[in-house]
Amino acid sequence: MGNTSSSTVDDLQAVEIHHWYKKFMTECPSGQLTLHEFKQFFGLRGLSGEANSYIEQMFRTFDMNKDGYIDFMEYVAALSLVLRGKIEQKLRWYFKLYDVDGNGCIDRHELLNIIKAVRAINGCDHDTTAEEFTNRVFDKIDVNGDGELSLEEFVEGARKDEEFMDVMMKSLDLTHIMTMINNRRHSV
Ligand SMILES: [Ca+2]
Ligand SMILES: [Ca+2]
Ligand SMILES: [Ca+2]
Repeated sequence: MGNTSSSTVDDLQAVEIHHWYKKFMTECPSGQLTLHEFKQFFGLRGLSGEANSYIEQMFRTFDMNKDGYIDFMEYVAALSLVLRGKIEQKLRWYFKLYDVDGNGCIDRHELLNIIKAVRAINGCDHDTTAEEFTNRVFDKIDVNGDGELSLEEFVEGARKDEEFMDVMMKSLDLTHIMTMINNRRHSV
């Protein structure tokens, strides 16, 4: 990683943003995406309760001015984070996403819910249960042992624990969703 050939990245980004702009304006002519449209946009139907609340939380995090809609600028900010964000930026964003009650810390319950939702959305097999995984990660990265993860503990912990980092990166990996969108475009 690092600062390799930034002009190539910028070119790519311009093409990509153009593609996503067209997509956004086609599916959402009003320019304001509601939660309902957001789910439709990403082809998310028949989600479990956990996956559903994860998507809702994701929507709220993307809705930066908290007006209940995602406008094009928020959409681009979200996409560029998903597609190009640096690890540090992503981790900060995850922290906000995971801190469901917004008290500035992630407790064990919040972490467990997210791990469950990520597993439900990605739908692959695991040799540990979500509870086991959460407990292992939590005990390891809650350095001061107060039962809550601060932003620092969270960022440091993810950097030190490869498996946890892997889950995080997957939780924002919308590749399969983008594939679904592209397939849908051909089939409609
Ligand atoms: Ca908004
Ligand atoms: Ca919290
Ligand atoms: Ca702590």
